[in-house]
Amino acid sequence: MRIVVLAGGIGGARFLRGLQQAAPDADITVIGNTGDDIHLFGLKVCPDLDTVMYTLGGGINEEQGWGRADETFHLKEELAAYGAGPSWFGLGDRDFATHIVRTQMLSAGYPLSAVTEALCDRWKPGVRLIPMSDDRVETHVAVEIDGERKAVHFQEYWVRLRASVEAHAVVPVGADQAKPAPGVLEAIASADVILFPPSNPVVSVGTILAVPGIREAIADAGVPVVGLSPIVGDAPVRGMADKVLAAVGVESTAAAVAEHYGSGLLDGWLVDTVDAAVVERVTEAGIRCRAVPLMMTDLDATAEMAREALTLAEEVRGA
Ligand code: FO1
Repeated sequence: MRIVVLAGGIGGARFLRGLQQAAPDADITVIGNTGDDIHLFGLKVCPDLDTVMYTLGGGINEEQGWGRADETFHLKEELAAYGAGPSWFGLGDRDFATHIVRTQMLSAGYPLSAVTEALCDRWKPGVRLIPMSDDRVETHVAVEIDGERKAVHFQEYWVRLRASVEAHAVVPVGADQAKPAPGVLEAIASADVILFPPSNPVVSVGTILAVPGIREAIADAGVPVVGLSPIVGDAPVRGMADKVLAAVGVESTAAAVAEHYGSGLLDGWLVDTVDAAVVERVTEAGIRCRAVPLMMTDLDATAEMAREALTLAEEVRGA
């Protein structure tokens, strides 16, 4: 079975680990969000691609869900000693190697998709990881600080500001000129099922869908598209998805996120058992819906969620 997953950061990566256990023989292609990418110290950092690569490759810092395990920060300390900023983004020594190799290859003219494939040769994540685009897309957030309105890079909003200020708009800068990376549209066209994991529906899945051609390819794929709600009990399971949902005028509920994606895109939607009351509302929106446990408390729980999503997809296919 060929499965395509649109993945963002931590939630998407953890879900993928469960999916691999639930469908060990499946051929999984991950279309990774690159809107979180940031250029620091002359290096290109790809947080969502790295989180998937490290999580599935066994190098992730498990508690954080980002960065490397067994990390040290000597380089970060030395940079700070020179007053070379920014200091608010925690790049570890091991992680720096990934960004150096990536930047070297990009400087040599390799596209991000080829670079990602080369990095995955080391990590062997067990999925094909393709960036949504080889073109530069960076998510910026319009905020108001001390009465002054300005746009900040997503990472500054997320990490330095801890999403503590109101987000007035979330803009994937460059998305409208970006092209899907080689292999993205082909993977969608040959998929048997397409999954939206519990990633951030605005800055992760939403950014991937903002690359012209991707949303249309999924809508026209003619195979079941099933999503899992990142919102449980009107709050994001992790992160601050509710802040960016508000910025795009979507209430922070499992039903509103399904409606935000729309029945033109989504065929099925899993909500957590605490949100069982919204199954009817989602169904009325033309999206088949089921309430199942959605907390990724451990690998078995996550694998069960993945099995539920694949089962719902088969129900959709047979409908
Ligand atoms: N998140 C934080 O909250 N604090 C950090 O210092 C931080 C550093 C960092 C370094 C590399 C990397 O790949 C991710 C990092 N993240 C950090 C997480 C990152 O902001 C998020 O993983 C994604 O951008 C959101 O999906």
